[in-house]
Amino acid sequence: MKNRMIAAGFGLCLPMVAIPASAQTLNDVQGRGYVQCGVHTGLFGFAEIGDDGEWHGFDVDYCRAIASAIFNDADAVRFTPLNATERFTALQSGEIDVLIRITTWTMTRDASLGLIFAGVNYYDGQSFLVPTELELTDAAGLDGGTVCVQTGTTTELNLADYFNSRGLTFEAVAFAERAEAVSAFEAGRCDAFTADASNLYSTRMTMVDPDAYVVLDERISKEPLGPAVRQDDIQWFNIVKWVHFALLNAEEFGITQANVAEMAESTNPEIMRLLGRDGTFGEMVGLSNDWAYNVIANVGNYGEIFDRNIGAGSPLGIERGLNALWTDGGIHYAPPVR
Ligand SMILES: N[C@@H](CCC(=O)N[C@@H](CS)C(=O)NCC(=O)O)C(=O)O
Repeated sequence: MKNRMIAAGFGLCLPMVAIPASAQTLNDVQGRGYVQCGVHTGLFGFAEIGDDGEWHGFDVDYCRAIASAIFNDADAVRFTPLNATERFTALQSGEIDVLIRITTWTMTRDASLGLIFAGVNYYDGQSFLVPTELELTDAAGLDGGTVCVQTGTTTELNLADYFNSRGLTFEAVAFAERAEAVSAFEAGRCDAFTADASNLYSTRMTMVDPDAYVVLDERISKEPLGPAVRQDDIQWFNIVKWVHFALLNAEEFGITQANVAEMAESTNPEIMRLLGRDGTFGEMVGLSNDWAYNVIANVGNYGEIFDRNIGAGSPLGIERGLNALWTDGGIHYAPPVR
């Protein structure tokens, strides 16, 4: 990869920095007319084709938000459904521009796959789906039992860590596809199915008798899920990262899909900068200055995306919890547009 040295900090007591040559993802996307977004093959609430033949979901709306920032068109996006194993290759090879597929940000993935995470859109943790009749209160109660799990995920590694570090025994029944793992569990082949809790809520909803199963309250890992891009294009990285921050800032300032036009008349300097009424923040990342206005007008703010797909306004009814804003007792905190 070509590097160009720029004296970014010269005279400011900062070292010279090497900035990788831009891979021009934005140019490619603009030339082609749509964003190619890698998503889950089908996970209720997160990414799924609905009865209307369109993709819907929390991750899907993030893809639509990026398309809105670039094209002011939430439909200027095409979706590539990917399983857990093929997702990173699709990003590395350039088949997709961005991966938004309930993917956990880990050090290995950041440091060895040629990709970089642009933020956390959902703070998750691993748990267990178990038959209600087992009356389990924690995962340690599964000592000596069998657990269905999918390969190629952080899930498989956390499962082993949890039992081994506690001197507990278990048998993992591993499957390449999630559907196989779920069917095996539903058929009684395992005492539990383990995955990210978000995934388990969604899985439970699609089982023949959801009430016969419960998601344990215990979380055995941190699973910060977020969008990933190739690491050789800082401009594109900034676009994906700042679309996410715009969604969070919009919620913090009370800007919604319904009131964004009215809010654009606000004299609050933070709102003026976010909505492109002051400064040239969009231009700094290669977009128009109303980039965030268009995102909010087309898909709403972070809270709206959460609520309609997986939160209170959806059948999943997942609580905001850690995913509330920092001003509301959660840990979502976006840097300022300044
Ligand atoms: N967040 C974890 C797990 C993500 C994941 O892929 N989970 C499995 C859970 S069973 C899944 O959804 N698989 C469905 C598929 O591969 O189509 C990760 O990034 O490794």
